[in-house]
Amino acid sequence: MSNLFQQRKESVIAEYEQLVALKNEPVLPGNGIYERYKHPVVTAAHTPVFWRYDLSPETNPYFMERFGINCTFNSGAIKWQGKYILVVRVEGNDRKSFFAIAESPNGIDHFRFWDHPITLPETSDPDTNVYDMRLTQHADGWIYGVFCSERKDPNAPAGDLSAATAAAGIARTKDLINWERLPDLKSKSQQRNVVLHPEFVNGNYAFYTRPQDGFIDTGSGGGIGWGLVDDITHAEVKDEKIINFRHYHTITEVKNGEGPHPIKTSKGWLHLAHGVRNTAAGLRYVLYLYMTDLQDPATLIAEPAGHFIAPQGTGIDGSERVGDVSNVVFSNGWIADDDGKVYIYYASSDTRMHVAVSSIDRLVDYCFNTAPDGYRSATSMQTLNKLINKNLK
Ligand code: M1P
Repeated sequence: MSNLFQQRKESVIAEYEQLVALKNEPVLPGNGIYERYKHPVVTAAHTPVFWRYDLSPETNPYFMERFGINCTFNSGAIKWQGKYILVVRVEGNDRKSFFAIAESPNGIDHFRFWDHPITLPETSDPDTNVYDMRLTQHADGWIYGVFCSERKDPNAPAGDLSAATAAAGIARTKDLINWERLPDLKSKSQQRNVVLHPEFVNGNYAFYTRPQDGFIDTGSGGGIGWGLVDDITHAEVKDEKIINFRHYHTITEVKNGEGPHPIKTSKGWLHLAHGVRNTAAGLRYVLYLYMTDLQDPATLIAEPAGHFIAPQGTGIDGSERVGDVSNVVFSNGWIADDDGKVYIYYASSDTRMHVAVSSIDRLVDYCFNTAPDGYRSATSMQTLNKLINKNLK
């Protein structure tokens, strides 16, 4: 065995162990709504060394990477057997995403990947790429993973190698290891950011949808939709209605999409979503919250104006704003713990995973006590003056 092989192997393993052992800490005082944590919780460097390297000196004498991991982002989340579980979107250097589970004892640090990524069965029409799984522990006893299944557009003109179609793939499991693939959700349009509601609604499964005109363009889609499905094994949304609309000159002007499934609270369903607007520097993705009625999850009851989490310019581990797709925060996973804490897992710039921690009480307070958007500068100024006058009285 060469010195080079041994030295490189030791230093790569030491670097990995140091990273996964890193203790995280809240960044205080924060904004009072949530506490961001200092270090990303999962990065490409958190993937096991034995995924990236051939550990044999005979076949890898230079101890080179044999399977490069580009990034780890947009993760579904669930508390499972006392552990905080992320179903991470892992993207290889070859641009293909797959799902893999990273587990932490406390939700904020020490995330380690399980030895093998998830083996996700394909349908008769194989996916080119799969990503952004939303996990739902459903009242029917299964854990569902709903994700985007991307395929080359069969109607693309010759020579167009980027036209694609997006559909909602559905898989389910009882142990997070063995997954059963169900047919993709059928609906009138392409879909991304589809999420399964955790309870039956009038005996039906209920989906949050995001109707879109094309692979990227949500155009006439209007916003976050809602539709009922009677048979999850042949899921078809026939009637879709928009429950959370996009608006001109807001954070959702170009697009929006449901994050993880909403959390049930005594005051209503608490939703986390992303909103997208356009800028001279390209699209900007931020997160926002809204609430719907407890009896009727399709009825909006509160929506604070503006963003809840936006990509931060600076941080101890670099900028959230910079990455593979810069100026993006995206979330498809959060965990409401038994003690009322909420772990909000979000990715920055399609590159790495972070956590922010809050509580159900604080998030509900935020939703009901932050003014809604008045859609004009003058209304924003009225909101601010009301607060100033109250404080200075
Ligand atoms: O690159 C930003 C995000 O773009 C897409 O989200 P949306 O469908 O709302 O535009 C997704 O591909 C998502 O994975 C990605 O983070």
